[in-house]
Amino acid sequence: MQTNAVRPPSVPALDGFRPAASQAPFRDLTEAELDAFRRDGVICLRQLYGSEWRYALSEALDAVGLRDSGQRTKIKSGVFEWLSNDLIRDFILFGPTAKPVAQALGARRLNSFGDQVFIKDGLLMEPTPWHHDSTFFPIDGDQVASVWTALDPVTADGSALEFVIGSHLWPNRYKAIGIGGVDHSTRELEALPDIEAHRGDYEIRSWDLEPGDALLFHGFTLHGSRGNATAQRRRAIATRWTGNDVTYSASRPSPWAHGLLPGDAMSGPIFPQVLPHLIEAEVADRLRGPLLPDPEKIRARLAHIETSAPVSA
Ligand SMILES: O=C(O)CCC(=O)C(=O)O
Repeated sequence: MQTNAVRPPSVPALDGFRPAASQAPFRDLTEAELDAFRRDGVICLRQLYGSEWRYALSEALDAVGLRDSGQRTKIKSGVFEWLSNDLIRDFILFGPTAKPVAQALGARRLNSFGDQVFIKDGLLMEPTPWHHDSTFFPIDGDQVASVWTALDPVTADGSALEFVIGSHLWPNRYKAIGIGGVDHSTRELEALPDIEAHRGDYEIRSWDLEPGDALLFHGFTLHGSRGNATAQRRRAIATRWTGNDVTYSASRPSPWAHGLLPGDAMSGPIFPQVLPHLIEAEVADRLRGPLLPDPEKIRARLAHIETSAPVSA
């Protein structure tokens, strides 16, 4: 319904700076890329993001990097930053990411499932445990993907993201063990095999990346990263996406009032549709200002993170 489509706003956070208007949509994925995504569960898209987006993200991530992420991890991290940061909001709603994700998933409709920032300072040797993303999320369905990009050059010894090729096709659903060994699982799940101790048993791949390059991977592709052995900081952001086969499952209370019930299609102000077009009723409030979480629910979540026993992945 074209009448409800929303046009890119100006970007108030950086005066006179309008990345949404300045980058053409990304090219169509090739048949070879679509085959590789289906077979391997991950593809590398070189220069998905132009210089304006890189600049905007760099500003946005530095703001997250100034915050303390808590005692359980030295990795600076934040989730659903787009609800309060206008640069990340515009990156998700108006940026070039959604189109290749919809193509890779074969999705008629694509909704945002937010973002996550991961900053590893130079010589911070803390790994990101092996995991697949979908079991962290209170959702059911297969059309789930993330797009990870770094704002600094990434090399194998600089905490590159590593993937177990083809693991999205395995039937297993593993516990969601996040940074700091915190169990974020939304239901009872099996423990992950010790991939790190048996790396030779798996086909593991990583890519050296330049700023602007991105990795597009399926929600069930196992991945993780080692520590950062370089002196350079590694700032990265992942955006998360769900297709039309995904529904909400109430397996974890959300700090944000999304209004969804179990079995509902993803929709509304927290998980808005991005393709085939934005819906004014879903994004109007966020375009007017930040959407803040319930402080009580945030406190409960942080308490869970600080007090739960670490689980090794
Ligand atoms: O940046 C990292 O170290 C981890 C990223 C990740 O696991 C993700 O985006 O799902």
